[in-house]
Amino acid sequence: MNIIFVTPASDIRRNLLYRLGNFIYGHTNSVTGPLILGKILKDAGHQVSVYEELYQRIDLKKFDDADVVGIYTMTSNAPRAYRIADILRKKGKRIIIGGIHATVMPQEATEHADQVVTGEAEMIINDVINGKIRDRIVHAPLPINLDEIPFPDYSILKTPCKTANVLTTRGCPFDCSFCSTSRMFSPYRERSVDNVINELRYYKKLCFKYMNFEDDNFTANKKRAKAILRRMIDEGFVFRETFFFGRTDLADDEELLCLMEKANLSRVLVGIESLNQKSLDSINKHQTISDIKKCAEALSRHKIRLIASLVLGMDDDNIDDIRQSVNFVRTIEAYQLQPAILTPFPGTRIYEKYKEEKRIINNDWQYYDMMNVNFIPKLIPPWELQKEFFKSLKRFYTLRSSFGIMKNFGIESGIRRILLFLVLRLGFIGIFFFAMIESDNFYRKLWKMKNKTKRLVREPKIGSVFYDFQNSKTQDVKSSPSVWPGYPDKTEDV
Ligand code: B12
Ligand code: SF4
Repeated sequence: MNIIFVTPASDIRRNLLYRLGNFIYGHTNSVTGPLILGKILKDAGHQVSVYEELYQRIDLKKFDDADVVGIYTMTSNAPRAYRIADILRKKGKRIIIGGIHATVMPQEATEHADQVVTGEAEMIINDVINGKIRDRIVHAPLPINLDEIPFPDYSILKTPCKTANVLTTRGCPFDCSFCSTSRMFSPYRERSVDNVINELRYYKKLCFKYMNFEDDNFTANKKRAKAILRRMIDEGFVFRETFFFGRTDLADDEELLCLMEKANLSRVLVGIESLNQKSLDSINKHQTISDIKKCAEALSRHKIRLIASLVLGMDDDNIDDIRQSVNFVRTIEAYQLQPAILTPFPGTRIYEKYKEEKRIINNDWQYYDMMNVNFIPKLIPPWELQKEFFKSLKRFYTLRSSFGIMKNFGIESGIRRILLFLVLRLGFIGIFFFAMIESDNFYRKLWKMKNKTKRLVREPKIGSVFYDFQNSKTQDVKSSPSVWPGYPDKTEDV
């Protein structure tokens, strides 16, 4: 059979300015699930290709010869995934949908697919494709021994990809209330060090210059992380640049830091989240302000660039807390700031909580991307939070700081930063412009509800009133439907 997998990109991510920002910000890469499933199907004798819409426009005519189309969904690309599915289904194609969003919203996804697979699909993909399993919703059994899973096959990827993504684990031993991966990939599992090293050897042979550890928390098990790094150094599997996700506790282990430096783990995203200790405690972060400072100093000493991630809109944070956090990130000379608006992804505990408290104000999944406000925060009106997100970027990515980056990290990094500064400014103008001319624009709607939500936040009456985002009016909880019109009810789904 001819099988095509596609990872769609949301409307926001397909606009030219965003693509330009993507190009400046980092190197092209890929979600690994479709590449692994593709490899399993290729080995079973099928012809397989994979497309990533994030980096290249996809011509749907390419799917004319496909017998089956497999679509990966995360929440923000789900509406686009469904649109592609509907178009191709009209042409008679067999559609199978999987991924993290379809896993928690399978009922919703079945409206656009012949079959929906929830969870990690390695064990059953062949049977689903061959028609041995015919259920509309298929719950995939958990792969326990990760070493038995083949490596992602980059030869079937038809869109640009400069970086090999490696996941040495699945899931995370922690359980933050806003996190969706710890639920999707549960329980936490590790691959053997040998198996990881074999994968790196394979990417060296394929001449990949860049390699990322995309584990949710690469240093969760420090002993194992050190064993991987030692072998990378000894056996010559060091790449030009390697990004990874870590926690502030990595600074407690000097040997780990030295190995990271030697193995060229050059950029790390660390969840600083907030400078308000109450907020850190409320999300069970097990981290103090002095841990954050210690981590920043240690990374700078070992020339590892810090990408500081902040969560904006937590219940105990007000505008001043956010500003303080951004200023702090500037003082520790982080390489990048990644502000993320708290997002109630379906399937998470905060989604359930906010839904019960009637605090969710938007049902269009494409805005569930950590850059847009979809709920009423406790201490900040939604529009103010949205503005604060833009302001944080503006305050951090200044022209002056670009020259600082050039001085500390070289000309290439400096030029990238200046271009990013320009693209961000253009982006802000674009957002303002479209909000002025489009009546159903997301930001315009947020702005229009600002006075009502200001009152809600001040009084606070969250839970007694909810805002009907689609019709731009507030309603009493008593007269409001338990679920918004067109808003999928998760209780039916999971
Ligand atoms: C690599 C990665 C990226 C890369 C590449 C993504 C791309 N090209 O779109 C980059 C950095 C560009 C990226 C961008 C974004 N990402 Co991202 N990303 C990841 C990451 C770290 C790894 C993905 C991966 O390889 N997973 C491991 C493999 C084994 O799992 P998998 O791909 O899900 O595949 C399994 C199943 O899902 C299933 N499956 C997958 N596809 C299919 C298809 C079919 C037909 C079937 C049957 C089954 C199936 O079987 C697979 C094998 O077990 C995940 C975190 C994670 N742990 O998954 C976040 C993650 C998916 N990203 C996330 C987000 C929010 C984003 C952004 C919105 C961030 C932003 N603000 O810009 C953007 C959106 C991009 C877009 N396409 O629109 C969230 C999604 C949350 C959610 N519930 O929606 C995640 C979960 C991170 C997180 N902790 O919250 N991302
Ligand atoms: S530490 Fe990170 S990956 Fe782990 S549960 Fe918390 S947010 Fe999710």
